[in-house]
Amino acid sequence: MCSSQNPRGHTGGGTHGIPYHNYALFMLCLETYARFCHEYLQCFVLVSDGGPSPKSSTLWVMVSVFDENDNRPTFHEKIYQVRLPERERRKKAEPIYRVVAYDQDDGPNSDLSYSIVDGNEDGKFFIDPKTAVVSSRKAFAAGSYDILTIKASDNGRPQKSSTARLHIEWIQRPTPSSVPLVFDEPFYNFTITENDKVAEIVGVVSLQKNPFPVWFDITGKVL
Ligand SMILES: [Ca+2]
Ligand SMILES: [Ca+2]
Repeated sequence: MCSSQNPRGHTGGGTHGIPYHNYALFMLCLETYARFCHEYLQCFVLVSDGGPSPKSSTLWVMVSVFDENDNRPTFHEKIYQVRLPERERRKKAEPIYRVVAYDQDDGPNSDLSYSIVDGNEDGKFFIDPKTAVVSSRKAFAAGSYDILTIKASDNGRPQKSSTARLHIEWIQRPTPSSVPLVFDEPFYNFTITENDKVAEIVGVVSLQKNPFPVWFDITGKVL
């Protein structure tokens, strides 16, 4: 049975013996269930004529609840500041950094695409519209600085968007270490849950004591 509150503030539930107002039952159920983000709702409707030997009939009604685009994409930070080693010109564009946003809506309302809307006047950078990976094949000298504004837009109607700044400081590549680099553990095993938020720490890998600055890179693929 559907249970809801009618426009006069009375709590309704079960059978509503109100001739000509059956449409109100569906409206109220929809309003109540949509608040709880159900994708579907089912109503059991009873109609009777109220006579001395009342006749009645019942009906199941299923209503789909469509998601409203009421959330804009959200970046974990408004400003991302990274320091990366200087690099030479590459033959093809190679990844630099990635900032991702999340959207709490469903379907197209959370289907995000990314673009660079400021800081790329000379066309040095590219961004993958789906993965948000920023890449370039240009050379970047130590001491130079780039500030990009990255926009994430959903695919809802009306469309919602937000922006974040990516500050990149290009620094001198350190001289190679004269001592062997050894991780503290030969193997790391991290566990996450499906409810973990974007940008939460998954785990930490560390090197045995080393006096020189080092760079970490992920070289494998996600299985
Ligand atoms: Ca929504
Ligand atoms: Ca959205």
